[in-house]
Amino acid sequence: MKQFILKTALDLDQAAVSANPISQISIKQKLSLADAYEIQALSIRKRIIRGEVLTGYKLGFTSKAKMEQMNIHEVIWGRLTDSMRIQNGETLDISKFIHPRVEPEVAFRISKPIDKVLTFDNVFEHFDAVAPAIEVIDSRYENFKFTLEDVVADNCSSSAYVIGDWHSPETAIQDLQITLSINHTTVQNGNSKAILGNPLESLIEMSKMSVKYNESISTGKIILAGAATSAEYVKSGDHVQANFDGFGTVTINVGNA
Ligand code: OOG
Ligand code: MG
Repeated sequence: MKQFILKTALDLDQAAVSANPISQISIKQKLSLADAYEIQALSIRKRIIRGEVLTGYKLGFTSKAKMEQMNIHEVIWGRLTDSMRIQNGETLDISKFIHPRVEPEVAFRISKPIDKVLTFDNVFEHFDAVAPAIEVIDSRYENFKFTLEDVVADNCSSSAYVIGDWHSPETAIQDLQITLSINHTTVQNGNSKAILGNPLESLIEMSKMSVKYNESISTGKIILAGAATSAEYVKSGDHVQANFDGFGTVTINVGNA
């Protein structure tokens, strides 16, 4: 293992635990995408050693809105743990975050292990429910600024997620109108088709990543398909709502839990 990899993983973990940002790795250290995924895996291993449980995976930069907001045009993946889970309608404790942002997502619940590249013909065999969701992202880098390698090392800014009511896997999810509102004012309008044309494509993309990175996905895991709109900053006192037309509503309050 390259020398900087373990230290960087520990620095990123510490930044997340203490809610204190660090400067971008890539400014001082040349790193490849493979290095970045290695750093991510080690930082998650640190969480698992502390007792957190892996609950799923998330895709990033699966919509144009997100690619353009962060100026990164490549699909990435990260890991989710039980400590990131917030129940629908509950409070996000802002003191645990650096500069959190929220974004509307679609979630899948895996019902059969994924260890091969899926296609539209067999993807339905691998999940038993879909749900609206909100992801809370919180870059561990100062000013929420990063390169592709920086953000992958930082577990793709994963920090919290909220899942709404689960629906049958046959639910049509490729054309859902979405609004994200903060304090009852709409701040983002979007559609689920912005996610790779259909959020199911994200699941197929995740299957490709799982093969490429040798990370088989077990039953019960959650997959977040990637945001349909740009992300929005939140502050203490905010009421956040993502509404998916005909699919449900997900809310969180921002405060000190
Ligand atoms: C990186 C994570 C991207 C998404 O849904 O596209 C992501 C970031 O924007 O900080 O979660
Ligand atoms: Mg996201």
